[in-house]
Amino acid sequence: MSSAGDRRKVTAGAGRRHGGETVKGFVHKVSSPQPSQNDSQEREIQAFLTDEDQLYTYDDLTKVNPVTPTTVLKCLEARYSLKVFYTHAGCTLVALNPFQPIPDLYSQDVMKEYHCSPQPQEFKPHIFIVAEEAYRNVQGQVEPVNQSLVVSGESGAGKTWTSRCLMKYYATVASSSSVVKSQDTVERIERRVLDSNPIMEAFGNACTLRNNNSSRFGKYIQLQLDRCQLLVGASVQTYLLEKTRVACQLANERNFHIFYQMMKGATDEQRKEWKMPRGQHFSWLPNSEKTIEEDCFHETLKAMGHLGINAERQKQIFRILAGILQLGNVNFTSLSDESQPCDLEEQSKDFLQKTAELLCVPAEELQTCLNVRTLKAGKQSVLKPCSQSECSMRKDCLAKVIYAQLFEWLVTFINNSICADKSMWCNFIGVLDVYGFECFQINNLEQLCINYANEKLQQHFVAHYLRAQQDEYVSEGLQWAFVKYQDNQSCLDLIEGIPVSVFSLLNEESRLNRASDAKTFRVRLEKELNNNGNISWDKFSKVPHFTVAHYAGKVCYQIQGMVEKNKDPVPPELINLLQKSDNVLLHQLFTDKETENPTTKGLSKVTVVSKFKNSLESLMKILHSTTPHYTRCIKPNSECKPLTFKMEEVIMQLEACGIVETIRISAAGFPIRILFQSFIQRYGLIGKYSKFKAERSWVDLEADSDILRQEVEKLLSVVLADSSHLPHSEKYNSWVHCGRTKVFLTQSMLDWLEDQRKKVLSQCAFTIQCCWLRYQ
Ligand code: AD9
Ligand code: MG
Repeated sequence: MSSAGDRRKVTAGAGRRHGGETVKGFVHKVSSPQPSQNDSQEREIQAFLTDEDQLYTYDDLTKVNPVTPTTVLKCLEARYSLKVFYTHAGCTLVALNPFQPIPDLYSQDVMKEYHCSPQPQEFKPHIFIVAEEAYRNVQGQVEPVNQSLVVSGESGAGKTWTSRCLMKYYATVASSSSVVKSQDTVERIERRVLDSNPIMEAFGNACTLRNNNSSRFGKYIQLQLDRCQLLVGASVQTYLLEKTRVACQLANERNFHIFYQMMKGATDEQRKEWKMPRGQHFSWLPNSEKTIEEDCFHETLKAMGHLGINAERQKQIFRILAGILQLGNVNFTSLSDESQPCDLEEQSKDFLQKTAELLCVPAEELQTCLNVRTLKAGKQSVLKPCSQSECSMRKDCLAKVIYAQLFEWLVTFINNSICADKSMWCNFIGVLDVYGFECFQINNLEQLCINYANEKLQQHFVAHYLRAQQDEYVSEGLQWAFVKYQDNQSCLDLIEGIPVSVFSLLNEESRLNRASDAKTFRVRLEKELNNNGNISWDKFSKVPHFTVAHYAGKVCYQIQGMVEKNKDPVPPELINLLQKSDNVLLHQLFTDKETENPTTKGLSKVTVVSKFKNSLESLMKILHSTTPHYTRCIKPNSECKPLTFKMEEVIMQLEACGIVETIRISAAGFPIRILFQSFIQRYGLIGKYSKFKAERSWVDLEADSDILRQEVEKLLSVVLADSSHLPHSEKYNSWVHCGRTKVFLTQSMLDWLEDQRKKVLSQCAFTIQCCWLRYQ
C-alpha cells in the first residue's frame, strides 16, 4: 500500500496563477468565455503547453492558465497517462475512467487515510475527498445540512462504479455497530446497504453497446446518519426502469443480467424446476455466450439472503423470471380467418404450457389473454381476435408489466430491509446515479425522458453553482467579468413547459386515443412549438421526427410509437389473469394495496411522462434542500480500452457538461462566503487584531452592515498587514473581498485563517493549563 505521503498532492504548475489581471485589486477578470482564440490567447496557450512536464501537476484545473478546452484537455491527458484519474475542477471533481482495476486506489486503508486526515483536501484529488467533505459538511457550521453527491457522465463513464465507491466509503468510515434482525438473520446494517447493489444491478443492469454493466434505471440512495454521524440505514428511490428490454433487445445488446445469471448459475435441480435444460435457446436471451463479470448468480443469491429474502420468496421470484423467458419463445401464426384467434406455432405450444406452469396460471386462459381482446360496448363485452402483431404486443406487454412490478417489489423490499426508523437518524447523504445523456441513431420516449432528466440536473448545477455565484457577486456589489454559461431553461420549457410543450402535447394525444397519432402529434408539434428555437424538423424526412437542441447536443427523436409508449396500456385481461396466479408473489404483485384496483391501474390515466416528471420533481426538491457535490465521470474512449485517452471523445464530454465554464467561474471566484458577524466572531481572536480590539471596545455585532464591513476591513488589514506569511506571495486582496453583507474568500484564504485561529486556540489552551498547574 502506498504511504500517506504519496497521497499528498503535487504543487500545481509551480508559481503559476490563474485568472488573468485583477480588477480593482479584488476580482479576477476572466478571459473571454468563447474559444475565440485570438493571437494573444493562442500565444498564451502555446506558452502554457510548452511546459509539457508540468501539465500533469495541475490537480485543480482552475489553476490552468489560460482556461481553454485545449489546455484543460492537455492537462487531463497528461495526468491520465500517468495514471492520475481524479482532478478537481473548482467545485466539481472530474473522474476519468481507467477501464482497469487500480490496485490500492480504493482500499480500506486509503479510505481511512482520507477520513482521518485533518486536511484531506491536501491529498491528491480523489473521490474520497468529495465523500469526506460531504461527511464533514453534514454537521454544518451552524446547523446540520443534508448532502447530495451527484454523479453524472455518459454511459460507461463510471457513475455506478463511483457510487459504489462512495457507499463503501461511508460503510467503512461511518460504520456503526447497528444490526438488523429479520427472520433468523442478524446483519450489520452497512453490509445490507452494500448488498442492495448486486441485487439492484442484477435486476436493473444489462450489457449494452456502450457498457457491459449499464444501469437501465436511475437511482438516488440516501444514507441515513444518526447524531454521531454513524450509518444506521438507507433508502433507495429508483427512476424509470427500461422495462422494454425484457422483451426487446437491440442487436448486440442483452437482456437484464439476472436472466443470464440464472442460465449460467443454475444447479441441475433448478434447471429442472425452471424448465430450462442446458442448451435451450431463449429468444429473449440474446448473446448469452458472451462472458461478463456480472453473470454472477451466486453473489446475487447471497445478497438476497443477507437482505432477508428467504428461500421460499427466492423460489417464487425465479419461477416468475423463468416464466418470462419461456413466454419469449411463444409465437403466434398469422391470421387466416379474421373471425378466429391466431394459432400458436407448433413448437410454441410447449413453451406456452411451461409459461403457464411457471407463472401458475391456467394455460388456456393465458393463451386467450394473448390472442383475444375484450371490447366493452356499454355493459356488454365483445370478444375480438387479435392480429399476429397484436398477439406479439400483448405477449411483450405481459412480460414488461410482470418484470416492472417485480423490480418495484424488490426495491420496496430492499427499502424495508435497510431503512432505519425515522427516530434513529437525523441526516442523510444522498448519492445520485442516473443514466447519462443518450443520443442513438433512433431515439424514442425513453431517451427523451433520460435527456430531460439530464437537462434538469444540468439546470440544478447551473442554478446552484454558476448562477448563484454570479448573482451573489452582483447583489453584494462585487465586480465581475461575467462568464457566459449556457442556460437551458428554454430547452426545459420546450420539453415540460406550461401551457404548451412536447410533454403536454404528448399527454393530450395520449388521452385522445386517435388512430393515426404519430401524424397528428407531428403536425401539432410543428404548429404549436415552432416559436421555440430548441426544436427543429427536417421537413423532407419520410420518418416523422423532431430534433431537440439539448445543452449536451442535438438529438433526433422518432415520433412513431411515442404516443403509444406514453400511454403504456396494459390490457385488463392480463391483469385479471395474473391476479389468479397461484404463485404467491405474482398474485401479490397485482393485488397489493397500491394496485388494489388493477383494472383501472391497467388502463391508468397517468402517462409515462407525467409519472416521470413527478418523480423527477420530487428528486429536484430533495436536491435543492441539500448541499450538492458534483462528480463528472468521463469516458476516455468509447471502446472501453484500458488507459486509452481519445482527445476528441473527451472534449465532447467536457463540452457537454460545461466543464470549461465551470472551471472559469471557479477560477475567477471566491467560493467561500461568510457573513460579517460570523467572520468577526470566528476570526476576531486572531493575532494583532485581538490585541488591537482589547485596547478599544468590542464590536457590536448588531450594528448595521456598513459598520460591520468597516470592522471586517480593519480586521483584515490588521491581521493580514504582513502578508508574507500567507501561503503564496500574492497580496491578500487576491484572496479576500468584502461585499455588502459578507466576506468572500478563496479556499486557501479560509484554510489560512482557520490555521491561525487554531494556533491562537491551542495557545490559549496551553496558557490555561499552565495557570491551572500553577494553581494546583
Ligand atoms: V451507465 O450510464 O450505467 O451505462 P456508468 O454507470 O457511468 O454507465 P459504470 O460505472 O458501469 O458506468 O462503469 C463502466 C465500467 O468502467 C465499469 O464496469 C468498470 O469496468 C469501469 N470503471 C469505471 N470506473 C472505474 C474505476 N474507477 N476504476 C476501474 C472503472 N474501472
Ligand atoms: Mg451505471
